[in-house]
Amino acid sequence: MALSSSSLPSQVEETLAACPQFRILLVGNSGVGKSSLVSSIFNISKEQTGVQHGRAGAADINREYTSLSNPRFILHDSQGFEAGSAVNWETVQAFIKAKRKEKELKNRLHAIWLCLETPRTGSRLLETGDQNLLRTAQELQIPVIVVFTKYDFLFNEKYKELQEEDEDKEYEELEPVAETKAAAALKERLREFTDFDFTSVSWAKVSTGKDYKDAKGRLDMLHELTRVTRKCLHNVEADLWPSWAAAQQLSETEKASKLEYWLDLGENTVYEKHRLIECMARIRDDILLVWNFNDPDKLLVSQEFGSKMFEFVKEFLPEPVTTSDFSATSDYVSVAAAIVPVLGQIVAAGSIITSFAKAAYSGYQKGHSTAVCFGVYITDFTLILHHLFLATLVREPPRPLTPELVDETLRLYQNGDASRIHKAVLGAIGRVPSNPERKIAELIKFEITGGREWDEDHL
Ligand SMILES: Nc1nc2c(ncn2[C@@H]2O[C@H](COP(=O)(O)OP(=O)(O)OP(=O)(O)O)[C@@H](O)[C@H]2O)c(=O)[nH]1
Ligand SMILES: [Mg+2]
Repeated sequence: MALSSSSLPSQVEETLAACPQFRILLVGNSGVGKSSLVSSIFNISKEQTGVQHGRAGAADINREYTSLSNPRFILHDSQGFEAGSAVNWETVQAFIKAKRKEKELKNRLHAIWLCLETPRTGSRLLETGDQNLLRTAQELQIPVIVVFTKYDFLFNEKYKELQEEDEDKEYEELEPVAETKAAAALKERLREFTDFDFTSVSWAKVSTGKDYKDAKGRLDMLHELTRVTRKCLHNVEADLWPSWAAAQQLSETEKASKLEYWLDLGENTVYEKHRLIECMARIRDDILLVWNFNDPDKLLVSQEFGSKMFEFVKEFLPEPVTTSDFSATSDYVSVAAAIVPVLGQIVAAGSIITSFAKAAYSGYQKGHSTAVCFGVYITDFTLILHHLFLATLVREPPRPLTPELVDETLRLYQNGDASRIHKAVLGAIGRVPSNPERKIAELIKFEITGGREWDEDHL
């Protein structure tokens, strides 16, 4: 079954189009991991960002890293500072000053990520280039976020220390202790440092090494970097800050195409069902729009994928009713609205609601069955996308979606989580729906984080 949302306006699209741009420059010593971070954020291969092993990379500071349909978030990678040479620093300085003169806000530099290798025993913290940068940024009043890279090295150091103390202990037992010790060691090191007051600057730690944490864990680190950066950019419309998930995906905006089919349906007695399906399609398209998958073959808007998704909710479809006496405020409608912030995606809260309101209420009785149907659909859809996203994230080099990956993800979901999730949705919504959007949002959040704490700021 092909789903078309064409006649329902997307508020997300408007929001995306109106989003301001955020331009960030990555600077730091050669080899600290700037280009690797760019690769990790945009899910592109290390060759594409010029990561070099054991020698200086070659970054063009003027190159804009962005995603095709998400041009809001722009990174500039710079060539790292090298001891004894001021050339790269001069390039960085000239770039910062040139951006400063730009008339249009979108062309200016909004923040700098100063990448420093996470300090370990005996290592240095700030080199000359870093100090020059901090001074210049302060003079020009550009926010600096310190990004401690290669955090996995500090973790490994602490892990080895623990292992030496007790060789019999398993990885699972030592890992959380090593995590705590590494975090404490970093904080301690920053406190001790006298040349610069790290309490006055925002910082986050990252690791792009594939051996440290799983894809989800690494993504969490990027979320933290987002949160810290957003806080610094309070004045630059931080509410519209794009998420990493959105920035990482590259694809053209996908539009469902079977308009004629649905226009025909609109004329006949299945109209009510049409409205429901159309509404589901709009939810799908808007969610896809903010996820921005690298899906050149349009697998996620294909008839085949639509049919499979529809199979999940078929048993929950409400019976159409004839009355049109519906309230203008919808419970289920806000389910959809709540999902987007839960995913940490873009979207100013509420903008999505309007487009769903009319659709959801034009043919269906406000009540239990519709709430369940929308709840199941949104939860399934979101979790499947989440699994797909993680699957694309761990692939090296990153590749676009393939039919095999999509099929496998759907199959795993169907055989694994689906019935448990459906029961959970029914349980969350309860007999008399009250705030179903909040409960569904909680459910999705729980599933995505595995029940771990999730700082609301990440959302
Ligand atoms: N273990 C580990 N290695 C990393 C990490 N990030 C980068 N590396 C490695 O460090 C080396 C240098 O990484 P780059 O990303 O090229 O460093 P850069 O800051 O861009 O360096 P320049 O381009 O010379 O300024 C490469 O071998 C990376 O694979 C990390 O988080 N963990
Ligand atoms: Mg580089």
